[in-house]
Amino acid sequence: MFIENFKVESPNVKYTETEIQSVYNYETTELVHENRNGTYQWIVKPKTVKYEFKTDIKVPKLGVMLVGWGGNNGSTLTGGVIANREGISWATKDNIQQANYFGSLTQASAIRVGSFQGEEIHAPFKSLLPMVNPDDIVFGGWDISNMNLADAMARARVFDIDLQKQLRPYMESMVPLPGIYDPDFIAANQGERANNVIKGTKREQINQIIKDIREFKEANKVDRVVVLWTANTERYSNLVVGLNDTTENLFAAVDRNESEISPSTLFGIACVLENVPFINGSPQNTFVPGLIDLAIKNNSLIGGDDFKSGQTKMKSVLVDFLVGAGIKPTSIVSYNHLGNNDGMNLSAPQTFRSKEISKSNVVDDMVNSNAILYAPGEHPDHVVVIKYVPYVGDSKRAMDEYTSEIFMGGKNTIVLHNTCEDSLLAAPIILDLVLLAELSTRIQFKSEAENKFHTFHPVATILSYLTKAPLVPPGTPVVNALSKQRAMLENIMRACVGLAPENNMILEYK
Ligand code: NAI
Ligand code: DG6
Repeated sequence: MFIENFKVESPNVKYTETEIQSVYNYETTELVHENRNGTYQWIVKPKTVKYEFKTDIKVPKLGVMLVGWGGNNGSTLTGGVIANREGISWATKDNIQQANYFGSLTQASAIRVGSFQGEEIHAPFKSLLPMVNPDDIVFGGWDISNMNLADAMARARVFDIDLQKQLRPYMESMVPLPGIYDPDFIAANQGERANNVIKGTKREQINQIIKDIREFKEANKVDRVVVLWTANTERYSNLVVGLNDTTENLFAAVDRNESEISPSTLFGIACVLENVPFINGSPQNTFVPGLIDLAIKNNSLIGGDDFKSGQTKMKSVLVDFLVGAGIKPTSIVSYNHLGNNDGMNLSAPQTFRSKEISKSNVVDDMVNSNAILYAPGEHPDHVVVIKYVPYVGDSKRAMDEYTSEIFMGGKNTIVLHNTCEDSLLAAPIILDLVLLAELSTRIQFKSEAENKFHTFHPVATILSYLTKAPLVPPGTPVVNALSKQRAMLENIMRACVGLAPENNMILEYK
């Protein structure tokens, strides 16, 4: 059975006019390695830590500013949200299609809330905590191309033509603000697009972004803004001591107009200074140590990196399943070809390298979790290939071959072929990222050892499910396995309303 919403009744939960307050017992373990009677032993001690959460229930009017607004993802998300908001349907060669939010964790997935008279009861994921309704988001943003969003949608060739015709009147007047263009960071083949750029020094560019955010907020009367980078993949920035290793050095480097500070880092600095959440949907190392440092000092949310949309999502499910089943993946080969502007930009070696890194590190936690299968330091061969094939446009083809060692020296090869418009996979993920980033800024918590409530760490690991290379606070383990990432997010949200984590034990039926 499916229920639309629910309220938790428990001594551990209180709904006030402004907040949901909950008390939550976090069951965890503590490990010690001790000498007991002359031999070292691992001792695992279960422990319970009491936490209190409070969630502000006032949902703000949200503005979302996309860097790369006129790109395939930007125009697809904007059009998709308008189509949902306006209840648009359109004719395809197969049927009359209604707008929907399929592919969005927050809008189209469900959670189990319990059982009722022997039946499992599920509810929308978004019913867990008060969240912004995507239909109410005001979109804006920047692009180095001045093409309006209606023309950008046509250029992207993602939506059916009947849908494009209906969306055009809403999108024609949407024109991106000038972006920060630095040809050194993206492929040379992007130069033709760059007709809408912020001039001046790096400091002046940061100041312009801050001004843009303030003016957008004011003009649209939004309470809160989230900025998300869905612009071209940049090459990695060199990490240099004295340049970008600390906040002070980064600021000094900005003032010297150092060439090694990328446009995405400049956007990140502007957002952190303005205390606006900033998410990086591309693979490059936007978050250089000096910027992470700044975000921590200013307690301003940053999240990333690189949307986890298709091939990598499958990988973080399949390898988790294989290793979890005691099967040893020994070779993973992932080919992609695509023909959109992202593919064209990635055809340059330095931008491809950024993507190769983020696509390659996604099985490390699973491999490291099983020393029965892998010797220390041993890894599967893992190769990532991306080719630009203009004809296929946004319809990316991803082919994967997983070879594993199975029982008694046997070998097993699994081959996957995935064809899908890349932007239709990415747009709902962008939506989830901004909605969850906004929500997480309304949650405060404290453990029994703390006397003051605080927000989550500004490096938002809570967003990991949605990114290929989750950005984590220094010293925090990276979790790539998709089911664990989802469980983390769902269980934290459950804790905020005093619900136990979903443990799947179903003891009531045993
Ligand atoms: P796109 O090339 O269609 O759009 C990028 C837009 O950014 C372009 O309109 C370009 O003019 C603009 N741009 C470039 N540099 C800029 C700057 N410095 N400031 C402002 N605007 C700038 O690419 P698409 O397909 O929309 O993808 C966007 C990003 O998302 C890429 O980095 C891609 O690798 C990443 N991504 C995409 C996924 C997908 O499934 N579509 C999944 C994971 C990541
Ligand atoms: C070529 O792979 C283009 C990329 O931008 C990808 O489409 C994007 O990173 C999505 O990757 P994945 O592995 O999540 O499908």
